[in-house]
Amino acid sequence: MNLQTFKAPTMAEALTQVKRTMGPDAVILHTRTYSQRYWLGLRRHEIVEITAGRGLQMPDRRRGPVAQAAPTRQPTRTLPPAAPNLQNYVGPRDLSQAGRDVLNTPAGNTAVMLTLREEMKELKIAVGKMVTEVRQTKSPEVPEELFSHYMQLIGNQVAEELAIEIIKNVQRQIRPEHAENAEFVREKIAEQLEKYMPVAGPITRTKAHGPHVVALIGPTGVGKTTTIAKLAANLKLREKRKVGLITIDTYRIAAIDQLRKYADIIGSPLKVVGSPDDLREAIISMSQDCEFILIDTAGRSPNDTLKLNELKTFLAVAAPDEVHLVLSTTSSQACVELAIERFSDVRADKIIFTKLDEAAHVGVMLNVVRKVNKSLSYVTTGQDVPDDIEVGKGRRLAQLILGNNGN
Ligand SMILES: Nc1nc2c(ncn2[C@@H]2O[C@H](COP(=O)(O)OP(=O)(O)OP(=O)(O)O)[C@@H](O)[C@H]2O)c(=O)[nH]1
Ligand SMILES: [Mg+2]
Repeated sequence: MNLQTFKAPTMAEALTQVKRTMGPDAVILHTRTYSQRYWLGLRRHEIVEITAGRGLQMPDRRRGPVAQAAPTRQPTRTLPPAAPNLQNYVGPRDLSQAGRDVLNTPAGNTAVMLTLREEMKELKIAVGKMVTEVRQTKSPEVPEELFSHYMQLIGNQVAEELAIEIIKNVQRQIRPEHAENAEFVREKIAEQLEKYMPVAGPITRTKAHGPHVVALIGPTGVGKTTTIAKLAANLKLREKRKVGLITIDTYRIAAIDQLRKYADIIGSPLKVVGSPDDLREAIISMSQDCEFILIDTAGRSPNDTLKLNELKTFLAVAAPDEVHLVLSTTSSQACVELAIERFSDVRADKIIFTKLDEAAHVGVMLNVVRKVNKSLSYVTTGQDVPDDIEVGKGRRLAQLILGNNGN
């Protein structure tokens, strides 16, 4: 077996060299593209490299296995069955057509894919470098030695001003020689993130008499009903508390059925109310037997002012001890901000963030909680009732933003 490596500025030229030197039976084993610096390292150009072999025992699809045709020759290693040979390659006169013929074979496609993958990788690195350079120009106040940490915060959608503030706080706290210690810096950033995330703690009944009433409000589909079910199941089954459920969702039968199913499984009473008066009565009737009453509401589109006003009337009647605004971490910062603005007229004391399991960028949680000046009560992390819910913790947020090392 004879292996050789060929280098040229293009794939077609490299293939021509292979054909010329090794003949039409050459088999391409590997290709890669890389750039080479020249001119004192100031310029660079692309090099396509092909490793090809001759005298390899390749199964011929038209004639059957090579072993049959040449029984005396033993293959020295197993080769990919689809590696192209250059039998159909017509020569340098029709370079582009020849290149196309070779590339039309399955292994030719693989070679192209490999080359593309390399190029994509380089492109990603180049774009990443450009983004960092632009950021560095835009944020000259971020110290260079902490810039990668700043980029990590930004990459997780922590607002720029906040990320700068956090990094500057960290810079003040550490000695310059510690800036090189990534773990140490990370821990300091985690402490900052924790500090910047106000948390409310779990729902707790403080009064001796009467039920602790909690209402969940928020945009459509964020996970209010599922979260109510999780909260109710944990209070009832884990903490052995008496829990009543009320839904003000009168628009959709399916939504009522959804909560009824959960109420049946948990073993809690459910009341469906259609008017503020019904709601008042439902609360009064549950007051005797329930330590907690959880109120589910229909999702309101932030653009539906009429329904938002209606919700306000219901909440005024219910006079809940806590109102939690439920927001999804899968929504963009702009969507979350719109929801907050529209719901700002409705009473909301705490924030619940849902769908953390699907969130791409968790920094939005930090921005929102700080912007509305409310504390985080719970986060939900999946569709499973009752397990996928956690009491909000700053350390957990830090862990999510910084990766596992934020522990
Ligand atoms: N991945 C994931 N899905 C969730 C989570 N919480 C809820 N969901 C899903 O989100 C979808 C909507 O949940 P619901 O609880 O019906 O949402 P809602 O806010 O009550 O919806 P409306 O009543 O229509 O406003 C369902 O498919 C839930 O299973 C979560 O933490 N993670
Ligand atoms: Mg619902």
